[in-house]
Amino acid sequence: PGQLAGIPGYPCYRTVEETYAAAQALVAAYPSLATFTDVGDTWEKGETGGAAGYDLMVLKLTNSAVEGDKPALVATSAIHAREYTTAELTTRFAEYLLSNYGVDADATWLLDYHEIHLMLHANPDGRKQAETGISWRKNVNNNFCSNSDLRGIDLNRNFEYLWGCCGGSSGSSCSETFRGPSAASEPETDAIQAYLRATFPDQRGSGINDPAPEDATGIYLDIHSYSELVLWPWGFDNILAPNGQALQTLGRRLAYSNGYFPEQAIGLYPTDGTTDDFAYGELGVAAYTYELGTAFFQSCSTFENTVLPDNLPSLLYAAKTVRTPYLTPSGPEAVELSLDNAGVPAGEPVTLMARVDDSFFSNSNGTEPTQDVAAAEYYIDTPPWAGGAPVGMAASDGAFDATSEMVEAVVDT
Ligand code: 0X9
Ligand code: ZN
Repeated sequence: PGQLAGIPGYPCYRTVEETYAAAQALVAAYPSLATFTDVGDTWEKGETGGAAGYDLMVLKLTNSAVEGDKPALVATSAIHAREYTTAELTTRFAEYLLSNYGVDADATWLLDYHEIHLMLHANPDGRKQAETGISWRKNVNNNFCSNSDLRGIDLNRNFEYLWGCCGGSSGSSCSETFRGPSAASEPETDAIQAYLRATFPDQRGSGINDPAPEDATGIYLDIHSYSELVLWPWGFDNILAPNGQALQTLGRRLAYSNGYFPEQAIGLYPTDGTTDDFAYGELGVAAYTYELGTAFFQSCSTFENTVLPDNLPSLLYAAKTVRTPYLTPSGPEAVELSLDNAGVPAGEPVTLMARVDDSFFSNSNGTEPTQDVAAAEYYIDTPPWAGGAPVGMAASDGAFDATSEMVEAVVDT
């Protein structure tokens, strides 16, 4: 009673219309940092000639005043309609980054030198059903299991990489994991595949054993719920992906920041035609599935107090590492940055301190090796790969000989 916005009984989760309006409001408030672009139609929109259904929209965040090729993070959420927390998390992530631009150094650097592409609603037709309280998962394609609440195709079994290969999907139209009549048969799948192909270079050969190069760029995240997991390819078989070791390293770091359990996707159950196997298999992009929280219709108190605070740092970490996701996560993190004087007149020296630590991995599923820190550098505003000048820092105890080192440098202001 009295609830004016959000999903009935779950006021913290914006509806499809409210999410799209929020994205448009962000573009209006931050015109140089955000765009909101139509990248395709839902099944219902195509079927009704535009009378019903939705556009599939991508909220892209980057500072358009900074030019040059920028590495990209692409995330999709709510591809499964009933997974309420997922779209709200990615929407809050966008709001966090934009409201902290020019305020927080990480948010500023992320938007200046990276692109963050968020398809907040990857299955808005289905989501409208789920917003009425129905436990809806698939899209609403009425040609299969017609006129029933079990109609439609599981979009996370419809992607074309090894579609239907391995017993990880169903051929029965009323099944919750129905793979559809053919690979990428659904307009939602087609739009996401086209967007990924347009955004990321193809960095992997067509052979099952071809690795992407160590310095491959880009991360794709597909945000689902629930089970508190961080998953990476493959899901179709328990063979190690050619970049499996590096996928595991980043997966363990992402899981360190949200406290979730990291594992290869098949560890949950076999799947084929999924988003992540497509993004990695087809393009070589580091691809992950998050399973947020502990329920599809997660209570708002759990979302606000647990799911959101656990996962914002994890998404931020993913964004920071998109330039070289198979390399950066093996190295240490710089944390606890501080200055010995928060405000000095220009020209006076100030000492910058930090802790550089190589131990930020979830070791709940195997133990990630760590190394001694070998060096530390700082730079101001412009990263070295964009022309900035790195400056060396000293180990505070005199020697770089441990996995965690305090480091410092006198900064010329
Ligand atoms: O079954 C799914 O699609 C995912 N679980 S959910 O409850 N959100 O439906 C898990 C998929 C795991 N496999 C891959 N990510 N490949
Ligand atoms: Zn899901």
